[in-house]
Amino acid sequence: MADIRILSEVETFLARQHRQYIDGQAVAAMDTVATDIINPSNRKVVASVRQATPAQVQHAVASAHEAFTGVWQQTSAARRGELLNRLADLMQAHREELAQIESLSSGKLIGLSRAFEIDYSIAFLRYYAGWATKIHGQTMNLSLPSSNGEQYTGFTLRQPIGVVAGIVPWNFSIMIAVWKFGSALACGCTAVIKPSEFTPLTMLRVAELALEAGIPPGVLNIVNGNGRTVGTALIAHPKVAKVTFTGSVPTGVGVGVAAMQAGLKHVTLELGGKNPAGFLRDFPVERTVDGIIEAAYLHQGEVCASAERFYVHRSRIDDVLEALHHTLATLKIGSALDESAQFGPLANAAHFAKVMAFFEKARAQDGEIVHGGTVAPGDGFFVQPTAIPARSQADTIMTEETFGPVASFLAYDDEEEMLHYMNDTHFGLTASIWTNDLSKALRFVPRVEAGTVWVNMHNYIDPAMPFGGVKSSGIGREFGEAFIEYFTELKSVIVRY
Ligand code: TXE
Repeated sequence: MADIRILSEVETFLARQHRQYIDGQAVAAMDTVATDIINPSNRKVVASVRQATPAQVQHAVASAHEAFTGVWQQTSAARRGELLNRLADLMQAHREELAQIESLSSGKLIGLSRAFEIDYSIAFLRYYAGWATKIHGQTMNLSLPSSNGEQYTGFTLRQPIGVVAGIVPWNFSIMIAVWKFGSALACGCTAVIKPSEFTPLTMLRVAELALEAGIPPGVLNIVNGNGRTVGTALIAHPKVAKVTFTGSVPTGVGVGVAAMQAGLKHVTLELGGKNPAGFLRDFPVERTVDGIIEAAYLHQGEVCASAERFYVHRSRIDDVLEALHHTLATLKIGSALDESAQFGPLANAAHFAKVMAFFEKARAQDGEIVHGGTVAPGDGFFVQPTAIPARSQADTIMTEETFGPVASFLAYDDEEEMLHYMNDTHFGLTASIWTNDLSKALRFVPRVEAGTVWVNMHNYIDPAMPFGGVKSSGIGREFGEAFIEYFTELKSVIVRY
């Protein structure tokens, strides 16, 4: 099948001069380098975006700070919720337009762009909108002794933290940005978002829709550019009170250090992993293969929650790998805008090179590849979905995150050994256990070292469930009721009377 027809509004949008979005307006930066945005399905330039100047980063934070102490502080919690819901309505109305822009710049299959980037983002916005009116402190019973008949009462206020800098990766450029600015705005904070330099287009459009929804100028600002210059300047700005980052572990560590050095700013880090999936012996081969497809290959594996390490009982592993090879061979690889494609391109040239280098390493060090391990036909950044058996837990393919469609397999003999392998890593974002024996699964769950543990599923997130990592996979939680803690300060008030 051919690519879907591009909407005329998408063509008009792409042809524009793309800039920063500050204080409710597009702001030009004519003197900076323009970065080409490449369509990963055919390597053609779809648009170009100018990098923010240091002065524009200052301007964006100043505008967010002015809105924080002014118009947004005077906006009631109920109204904040209403405005987030209105933005969700507008995203619904512009669903196809946003999904097409996303697929053209990230290589995400159009069906996924519609379902994940837009529909999930809408669900998250509505979830945050609902919380805006439910953020509260507590009253306390104090233990202070009273010597002269005086009394004390104490209570806490939950107050918005201030200007939030949200640094976003290229794999889910709308949804991850929504996690950051939706949380911030619901709590009464304002935001400056720095999208990934590879996928900045959709957030520029979402910011326009936010203004149309009635979110006042300055409450949501977008600055574009690379991490080293624009990201660093944003973190260092004294008026930024909190940094929320999603991306790779090394960059996340650097962001955390920079935020501490810039005045002990609050930090949430949602980083990568080498997530495990453990299949117990009772789980049937066909369902194991379905589970592996769900866990490893969604969005070409470019999902921080995806599994890359798979543990299968020794008695089943040969059958599973053979069946997986047959299933992977049937997947239709194609353009992100071809609705019949089941597997699209990788998101950008740098990532393509990284995954190709990983294939080389796997071939040199580990030998056998059950499926894939090579490029796939096409002009874009296409690779084959890949399955590689490991020789030991220490193999590179079991330790290094690829962030690509690469599943590595190791056989185990008993379940304690499987659990040991699953936890034998410094990462801990997600994990899954697959079995028909739920009582066994529920006994394993507390012993699995990960922020999210799924049973008989993988890669499902819900606005109500807190998300974040343990060990080197991050600090803090996004969404769920827990998000409020990360975007507010608790103030204690004690009154003598
Ligand atoms: O990520 P980075 P990149 C992994 C994946 C991928 C690798 C590199 O393995 O191959 O990371 O991708 C900004 N100060 N993940 O380079 O560097 C950057 O501009 C402030 C995992 O895209 O983590 C972008 O906006 N900001 C992942 C964001 O940080 C900085 C998702 C993420 O960039 C910065 C994506 C700096 N010094 C890639 N340096 C996940 N876990 O979801 C960069 N940035």
